[in-house]
Amino acid sequence: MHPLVIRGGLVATAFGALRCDIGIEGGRVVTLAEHIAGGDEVIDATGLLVLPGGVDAHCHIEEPRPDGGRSEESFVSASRAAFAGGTTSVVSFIPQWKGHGVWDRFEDYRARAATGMLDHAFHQIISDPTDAVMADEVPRLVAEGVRSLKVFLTYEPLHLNDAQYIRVLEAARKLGCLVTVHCENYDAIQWRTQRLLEAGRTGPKYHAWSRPAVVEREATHRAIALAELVDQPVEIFHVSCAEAAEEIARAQARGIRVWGETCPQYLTLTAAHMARPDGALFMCSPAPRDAEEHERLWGMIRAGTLNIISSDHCGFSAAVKVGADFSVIPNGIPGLAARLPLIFSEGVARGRITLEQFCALVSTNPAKLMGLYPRKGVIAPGSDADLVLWDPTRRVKLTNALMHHAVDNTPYEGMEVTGWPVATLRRGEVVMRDGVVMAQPGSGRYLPRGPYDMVRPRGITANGFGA
Ligand code: DUC
Ligand code: ZN
Ligand code: ZN
Repeated sequence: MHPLVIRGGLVATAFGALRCDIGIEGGRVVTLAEHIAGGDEVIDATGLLVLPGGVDAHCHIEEPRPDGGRSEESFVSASRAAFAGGTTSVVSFIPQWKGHGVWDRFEDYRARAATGMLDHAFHQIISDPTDAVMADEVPRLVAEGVRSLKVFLTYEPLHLNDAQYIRVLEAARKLGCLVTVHCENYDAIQWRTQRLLEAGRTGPKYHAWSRPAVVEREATHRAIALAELVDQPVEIFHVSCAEAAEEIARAQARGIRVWGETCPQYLTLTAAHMARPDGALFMCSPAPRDAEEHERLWGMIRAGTLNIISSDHCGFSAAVKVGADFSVIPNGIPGLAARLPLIFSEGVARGRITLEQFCALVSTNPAKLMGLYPRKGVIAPGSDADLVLWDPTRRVKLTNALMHHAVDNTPYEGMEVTGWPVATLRRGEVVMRDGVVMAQPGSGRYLPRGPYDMVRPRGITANGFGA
């Protein structure tokens, strides 16, 4: 007899959908069968889809800031938002400030993450790749299960120059880490910004003008070319335009190990949103483009060039998103709760992608690329019972209250979606039902990551020169 049975749903995975029952024991899926009799507790999923819990591999949560502050979103509020939207695992960021190491922040950040309810892993941001950091401290983090290094090619005060980026690639290759990259050209943005401000063009809409697609395309090309030089697998974060995605496609066609992520904001928002009186609430980097770009990106998703959809959740209350000019307004929008509903609605309900592709993009592929698969990202015997009971026909108008996050705004306010999570289970426990989140703070688990195949170098370097 199973302690818990999910009965009568259409179980969807990246490999296809199956009408079956799910038997759960000890927080894991133990049985998938046409009919499972009994069950101490039974959840009726008739008429619903049962999806693998969302894996959001790019979230800024309780992240320390250089000014001594911290993201408004705590691990507790982020957990509520995630469960409300059908996400059960996240990968968030530990920053490094120039002149500082990385080890001293790890224990503190890990303790903060442990206060929440989400299962969680970490990316380590590298902004100062000194010998001591790369040779002594990063290996200690890897031993603790941190397997991805995030670098910024733009952003004061985090950005790296090419020499520093190469150092990170080289260290990651030795240590068996993924490198994830924010691709925009720092100097180009600085130049554009200065000229715009000199011309008195200061409003949020000029954020988009300061960083057009070519700035992203150039940095994407460079990030991949240098990764190819070092023979280090990389993920290109938050691809906002087809011309950057085409750089990824070309490299993938040559066999380079590069993956592409995009986010709901680049499939639903446009630069015109930033021209509104509340335009600052739509400011993120890269900047949202236009409706034609949305269609091009969906094409790159269908083609398999863009393999992962994350939220890049980075919420700020409206009062924080003000500034003398666009260059000082903090970048980032909240999207943890809205990710699955928006992608299901714009993708599956509108016929742009299949249900299988949806599962792959929001759960299976991020779990694989982060080294969390098959514990996460799939509904299969032995996997954690992270499940979402999903009503594919329910129509919902998005509001900030439905997002359950800490900040007072969502850029998706008023948008209508088709498809909505009815219940979320994390390791077999119902943590959200009908919009009510009921998980116990402190119940989230750290997901240490060991070596995994997706970040294995190809063993091919330019001119055969070994790295
Ligand atoms: N862009 C990022 O790269 N990080 C956080 C927020 C944003 O808009
Ligand atoms: Zn970024
Ligand atoms: Zn980010």
